[in-house]
Formats: sequence, C-alpha cells, structure tokens
Amino acid sequence: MEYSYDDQNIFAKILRGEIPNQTVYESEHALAFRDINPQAPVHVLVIPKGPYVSLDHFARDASQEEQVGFMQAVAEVCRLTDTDGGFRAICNTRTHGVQDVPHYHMHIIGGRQLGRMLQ
Ligand code: IU
Repeated sequence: MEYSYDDQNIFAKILRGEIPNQTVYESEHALAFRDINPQAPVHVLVIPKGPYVSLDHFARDASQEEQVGFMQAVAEVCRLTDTDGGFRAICNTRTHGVQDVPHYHMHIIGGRQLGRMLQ
C-alpha cells in the first residue's frame, strides 16, 4: 500500500496554526480538538502531529513513541471530557470507510447514550 499525504488538508492547516481550533489537549505528538459539527455533547478529534493519511498508515509507519503519544492523548481526552458513561471511538479509514479528511484522526464521541449501530 502506498500512502500519499496531502499537506494542504484541513487538519494539516490546523496543525500549522493556519486555521483556529478548539483545543482540548495538545502534546508533542498529538492534538485533540472539538469537531466543528458535533454529533454528541462530547465530539473530539484526536490527530497525530506526523503526516499520516489514515489509521492503517499510522499503525504501519509511525514510531512507537508517536503511537504511545497518540494513545496518551486519547487517555487525556477521556480524563478531560464527560466520558465516564462510555463513548465511541471511530476511525473512518480511506475510501470504503468514508474518510473525509485525509489526515489520520480518531473521533471520540460521547456524553449521551448512543445508538447501537453507525451507518
Ligand atoms: P471523517 O472521519 O474524515 O469523515 O471526519 C471528519 C470530521 O472532521 C467531521 O466530523 C467534520 O465535522 C470534522 N471537521 C472539523 O472538525 N473541522 C473542519 O474544519 C472540517 C471537518 I472541513
């Protein structure tokens, strides 16, 4: 699989500070910010700072430090938001997964009872 990262994608612009965001947590390796179109009271996107297109790209090519850093950011988002009742983590992945923004991101969605299935 060849991954081609487009540095003009919207999350790359957010990482460069060219577009504002509502930051929940930031570290050396990851940024977490509120989704602009929230589907629930908690809807946060966690993204790595490195140039990874998708979950599979990140899982294959990111260093252990980047991968640990990413999961630590997920843990911080859980600590900082109303997720004690649980939440859903979603990584829409490339074309079949209907991924719109080609920079790897994990949705953390919660703060209310969710339905059983997503479409
Ligand atoms: P997807 O998994 O790539 O389909 O989700 C992209 C998400 O990015 C989606 O929930 C959008 O509402 C969100 N988003 C955003 O938070 N800020 C933006 O400027 C844009 C999209 I464009």
